[in-house]
Amino acid sequence: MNPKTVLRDALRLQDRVGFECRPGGGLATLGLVDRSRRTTVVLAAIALFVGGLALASCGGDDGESAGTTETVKATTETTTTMTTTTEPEVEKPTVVRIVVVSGAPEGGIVRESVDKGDRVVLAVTSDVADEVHLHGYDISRDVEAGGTVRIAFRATLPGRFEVELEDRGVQIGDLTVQA
Ligand SMILES: [Cu+2]
Repeated sequence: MNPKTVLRDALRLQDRVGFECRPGGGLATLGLVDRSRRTTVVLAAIALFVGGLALASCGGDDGESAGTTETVKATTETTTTMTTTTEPEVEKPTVVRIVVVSGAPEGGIVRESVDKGDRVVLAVTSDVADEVHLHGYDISRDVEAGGTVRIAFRATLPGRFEVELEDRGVQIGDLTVQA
């Protein structure tokens, strides 16, 4: 028995069998091919070896292939569910609301006290057109009749400040910024 012949026969055998990926199909097919051979035992041994490799790489339900599938599945799961909600610290302003009715602050002069460094929003709703003036910070905004004007600022300057309807010369607010 020539080793070259054995190898050639084994390769031929591989071609004819084709090593289809049918579970359990490989060995039965090899048996049929070997009938005409005298070197049955040797060929069968080689064929079993080669066939085993082919079957192992054919994605059957052997342990190795199943393990690969599970790894892929696990990777997919970890990449899909990573959502975190991090809300930034929002500094809420102190809102000072003043409603002007017939040119005068409803309920009297609105008094508010904040700490130095606080954010403040002065919101003035008026039924008359005028100019809202925050003294000290010296911020002025026109307001239309029936409109609302907002003055947003940071209370960096400590003291006590008048909020005035400038055209009328009427005080509507009294803001204290504590140092
Ligand atoms: Cu003024």
